[in-house]
Amino acid sequence: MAAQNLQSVPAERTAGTSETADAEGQAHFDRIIAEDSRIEPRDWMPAAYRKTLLRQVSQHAHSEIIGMQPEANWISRAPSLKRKAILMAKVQDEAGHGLYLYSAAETLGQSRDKMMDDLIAGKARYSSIFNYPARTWADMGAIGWLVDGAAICNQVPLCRASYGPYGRAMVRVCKEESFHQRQGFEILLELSNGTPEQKQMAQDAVNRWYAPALMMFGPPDDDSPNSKQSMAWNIKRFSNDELRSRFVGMMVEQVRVLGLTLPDDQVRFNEDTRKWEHGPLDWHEFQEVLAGRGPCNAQRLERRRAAHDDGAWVREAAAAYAAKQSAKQQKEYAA
Ligand code: BYC
Repeated sequence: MAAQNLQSVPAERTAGTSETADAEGQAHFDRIIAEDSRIEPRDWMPAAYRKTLLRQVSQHAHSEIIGMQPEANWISRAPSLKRKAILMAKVQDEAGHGLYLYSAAETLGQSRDKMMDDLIAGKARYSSIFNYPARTWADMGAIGWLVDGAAICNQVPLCRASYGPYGRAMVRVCKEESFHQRQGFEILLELSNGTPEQKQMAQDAVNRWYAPALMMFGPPDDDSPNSKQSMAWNIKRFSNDELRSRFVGMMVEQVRVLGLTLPDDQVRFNEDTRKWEHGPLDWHEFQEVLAGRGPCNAQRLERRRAAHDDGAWVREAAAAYAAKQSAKQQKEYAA
């Protein structure tokens, strides 16, 4: 698919082909960004815009795929048939999100095979959050409520991202994330209204996932090298700190309904800035996780590699079937 897309991008639309084409392309690109309109795969785009998008969209795709692991691990231990079916559907949704996003990334000229190779070689990033362990059933609630909640907060503005295939993929992803968050909230609510032990289990899970969920939004604005340019290109619509603050505001209301508390006694609404504030986060821990030294980094990649190897026969069978179908079609056209 990537090869097809690359072939279909007219040479004059690709940055660096000729000076006149680049100047015209840049003017067209600048106009589209200024109008807050959309860049499509065949439009000319600056090489740096393509690179940034590819970085963000491929990382996002990898996050969805790696993000299946902490929850898939609980499917066989879900406490009822209903919970099992719901969790299975959620994990399948995450696989689907990964596929929409890999498809969007392919339109930028990178093959899915290359992205997957980079992931399993440990060269590509994916969200820090998925390097933490899911210890109890209540973690399924905390992941749904906090992690998918943070994802919604981050991704709803991405529905308006300037790159068409990314923004359109986000619309569907966000609809499904809303169901995910709701199911997580409902797991926590039921535990919170259960026995004292169940309530404590829910509180422990919220305590463990709260800070990592806040760090999902990325480093503080002053340490975020990519934000400024990504915002100028209308890829990111809000800064990391702005979204983190909004997320805290959402959680403050919802945690009351859950009958639980946030493990942060510094949460407050600042009347002057009109923003929610939170206590300090351990950015050293965040950098350790990004460097591959989080609690589950090695395990997540190992599992991904094993799944890739185990799935080799499926890819081979699908390719053989596609070749057979295509040969059959060509024979029919020729007849
Ligand atoms: N984890 O300049 P910054 C899900 C990196 S999946 C790891 O602020 P940017 C779900 C960043 O890449 C949710 N790395 O970067 C799935 C950069 O490094 P590089 C995944 C992070 O791009 C299954 C460096 O730090 N969501 O919800 O402007 C089950 C400096 O950062 C992280 C997305 O991918 C992190 N948390 O902003 C359940 C959303 N944060 O690349 C749920 C799309 C930062 O220069 N992505 N880094 O080497 C984005 O919105 C942005 O890329 C970010 C970072 C806000 C994440």
